Amino acid sequence: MALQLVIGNKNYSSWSLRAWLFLQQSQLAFEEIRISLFTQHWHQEIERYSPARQVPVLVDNGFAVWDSIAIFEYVLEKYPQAVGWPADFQARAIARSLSAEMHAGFMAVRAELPQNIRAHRPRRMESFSAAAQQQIQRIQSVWRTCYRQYGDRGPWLFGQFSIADVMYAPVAMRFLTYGVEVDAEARFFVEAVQALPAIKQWVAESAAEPETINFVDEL
Ligand SMILES: N[C@@H](CCC(=O)N[C@@H](CS)C(=O)NCC(=O)O)C(=O)O
Repeated sequence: MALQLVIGNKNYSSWSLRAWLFLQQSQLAFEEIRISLFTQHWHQEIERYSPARQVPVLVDNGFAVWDSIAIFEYVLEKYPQAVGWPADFQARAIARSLSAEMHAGFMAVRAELPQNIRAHRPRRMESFSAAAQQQIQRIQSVWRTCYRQYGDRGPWLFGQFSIADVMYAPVAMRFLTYGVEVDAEARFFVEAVQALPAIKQWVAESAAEPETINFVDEL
């Protein structure tokens, strides 16, 4: 098998979900190599694939590419039919801006609403820090703005499914876990993500994983 994807726990690893969803939606065959995060053997096992010691890592016939954005770009260059960027020049620029914003930011959301797919822990907005609340609003305003601008082109942020949807899909799943209320114009995105067969598969496989990460489960 040419392509292998090294991922962490499906339940907890949002960057793994992005790369996996991207390959699934691109309809590319790949072998999945799952390494459970934060175990005794984690560093030893991940170092076999990447000196950066993080998942996801894509291995193409022994050639390793790590970090989600680099993985998307590598796959797109090799398989132009893969999930890509919006066709329109300016929509593409916005999609890249939003994807970079996700890749580099939203630290409070990451810290206070860590991915925990199989859990359902509704929280009140006031229980999050001011920074997390502001970031939750920002994310909803991204979805709302996309809906207003591109909603007539299809059910995704830019109409057709693109890398921007891959970048924001795990956030929709976090909002479901923590019961974050999403306003009517932004909700289309959460609903589209939830309805995706690949996401349903990831959710089922997350539920079946035996490992637990206590500091996330105890939140
Ligand atoms: N910038 C990286 C982030 C990757 C990342 O943070 N991966 C986490 C799991 S979701 C990880 O490997 N954590 C283990 C560690 O840092 O030791 C990307 O876009 O792929």
